Amino acid sequence: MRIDVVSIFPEYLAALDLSLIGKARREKVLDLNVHDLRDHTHDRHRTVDDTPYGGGAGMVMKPEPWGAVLDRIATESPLSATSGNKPILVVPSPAGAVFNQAMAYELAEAEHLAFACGRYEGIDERVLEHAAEAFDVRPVSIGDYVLNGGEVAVLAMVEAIGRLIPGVIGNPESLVEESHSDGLLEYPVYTKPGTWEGREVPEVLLSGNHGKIARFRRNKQLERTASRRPDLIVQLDPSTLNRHDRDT
Ligand code: 6GU
Repeated sequence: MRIDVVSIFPEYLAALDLSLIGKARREKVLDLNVHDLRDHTHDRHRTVDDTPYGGGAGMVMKPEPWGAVLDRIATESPLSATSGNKPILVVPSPAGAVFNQAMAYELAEAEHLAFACGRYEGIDERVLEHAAEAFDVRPVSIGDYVLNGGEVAVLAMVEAIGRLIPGVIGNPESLVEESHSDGLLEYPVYTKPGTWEGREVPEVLLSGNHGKIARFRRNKQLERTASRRPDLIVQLDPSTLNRHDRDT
């Protein structure tokens, strides 16, 4: 997969050199390029913002540098312009659709993803209209709170997406039993020592009875989800529940 990230703070994205995502880059599983928006300005001050038409607080990102960098990225895209298959441009914004595990799975299927990190009050709207000629444009939020810019959101999204790409995560089986993969939160986990600070590991986990262990874990998932995330219980597909789940 190719990923391009455009930002006025490319140093924010240095964390993408670390851990599994960094390893995937070094192994060429991920072709991740970070672009400094200011490299696409032509004035002495490398200006990327200006005052908003219509008035109001704050500054708006100017269209010209964005047009230049996005045109470059579209031209370099491994997707041919004629295949009808456009690269996806994710525009992080608190006004976007909320990112979730299903969206991570969908975006992990893309051959080419780009992220346009806005700052200030946002990017001139015409940039998104222009970009839609070459990209499938997706305004995306990572939750109902406001960040100062898209960079931290991109770190979260690239990590969530990147770990779903074959060859990025060490053990693909660990993707199967994790929070949200079945619409439920993950069960609690324990390791040695068996007693710590006077607290015992639940006895069933030492029993060797795999049926009982599976039932114990499933019950913990259901209890946790009901108490912490009742909104997820409402969304559950009833066909994913078994006869024993209904007793929990
Ligand atoms: Cl993606 N960007 C910004 N600036 N704020 C956010 C966000 C994104 N998601 C939630 N808040």
